[in-house]
Amino acid sequence: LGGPVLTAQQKEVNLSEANVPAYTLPDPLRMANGKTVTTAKQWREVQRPYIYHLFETNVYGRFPRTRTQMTYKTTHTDVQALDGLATCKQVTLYLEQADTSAQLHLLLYLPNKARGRVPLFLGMNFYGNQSVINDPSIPITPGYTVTGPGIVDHRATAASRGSQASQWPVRDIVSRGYGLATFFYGEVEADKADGWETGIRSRLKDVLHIQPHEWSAMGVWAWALCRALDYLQQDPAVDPRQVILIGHSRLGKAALWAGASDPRFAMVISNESGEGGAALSKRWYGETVAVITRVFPHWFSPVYKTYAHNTDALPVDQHMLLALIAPRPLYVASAAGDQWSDPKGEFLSAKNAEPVYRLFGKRGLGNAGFPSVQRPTGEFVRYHIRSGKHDVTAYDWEQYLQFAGKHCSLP
Ligand code: GTR
Repeated sequence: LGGPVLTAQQKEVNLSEANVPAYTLPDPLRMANGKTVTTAKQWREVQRPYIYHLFETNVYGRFPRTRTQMTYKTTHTDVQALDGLATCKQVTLYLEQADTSAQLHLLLYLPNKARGRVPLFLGMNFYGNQSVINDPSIPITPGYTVTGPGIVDHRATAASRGSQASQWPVRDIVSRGYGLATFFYGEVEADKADGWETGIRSRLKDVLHIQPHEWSAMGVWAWALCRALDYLQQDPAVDPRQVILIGHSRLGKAALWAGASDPRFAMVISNESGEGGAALSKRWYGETVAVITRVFPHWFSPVYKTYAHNTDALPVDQHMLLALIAPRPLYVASAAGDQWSDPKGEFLSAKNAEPVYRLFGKRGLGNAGFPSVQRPTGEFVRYHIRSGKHDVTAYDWEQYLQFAGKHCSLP
């Protein structure tokens, strides 16, 4: 009887495929009344709002819909950036007139040779805008940052300049005709358990009509992406209907929640977003609900933690989050050396979003099996697993640029 006695912590993690217990995924097309969705109209009007609400209630918390009074100020323009390839702009977004300290600093690169408004990739960065590219005109973020290269005691130093450049191939993106916009996620909420106390969740609670505990850090980061989109929609260099969200890891989770929350985003790219992102929660492999809600309690609604050891009771799983992106193009990417993110769980999640894409006559992963490394597969939902570790690489970007090339149009 028996088997090994596992400690509570060991029970929270599983990295053996043979030890994945059986699980059942909810059917995204099954409505609250037991009937099955058969049309895109039913999905849009009944089922989509219902599933979105389940994610608000159980996973990410409520997404505030009250509009703030935003203003924008361009603080820096360089029309000869990247040897003349691009115009670099730095824009401060004042998220609410009544509190000028609620700010976002957007860093933009726009291709100079464009003949009109360009499609643009929008993504948050981990360590401040100065880490994206080594350019002394970019101020070093003064905010709290998680541990990383050039970060000392949670503050970015000059040594962090350009430290993330390999994850942001700005030159390639611009040369292919796309714009890029990025900002530091920690500006709206420091990524730590008590970050909400000084972040937007406290600061704008009266303006947004929401109490801090009603949403989550993931919610605020997603909300900030939507505010960046508000700005981008009125920037004459950007095509407002072709803003592509991209996010890596925890920022991939936020990108997916933003894409689900705001249909103005044209496309979403999840790079190794893992647990609480693209990976299935009911599949007990890699990081689990138990681990993530213990280590990062602030990322999700407090309700999510109540499922830590009872994922069977969760009324949703992450394939339904991906389905909320439909019919927009969606890219889910994994890395073989990143089992913590559960590549197979990410693939199965993308695959199980298929019935919703089908309602719109769009083909996702079809009946593809789990692919081998460096073999991207799928149409409107595309997936790859590459060799290597948890990261964003040139290989990943090449796939995203090709995917964008299929689904966007350059001016
Ligand atoms: C890990 C976390 C993952 C992932 C990752 C990251 O510590 O367990 O869910 O988000 O951080 O963001 O790099």
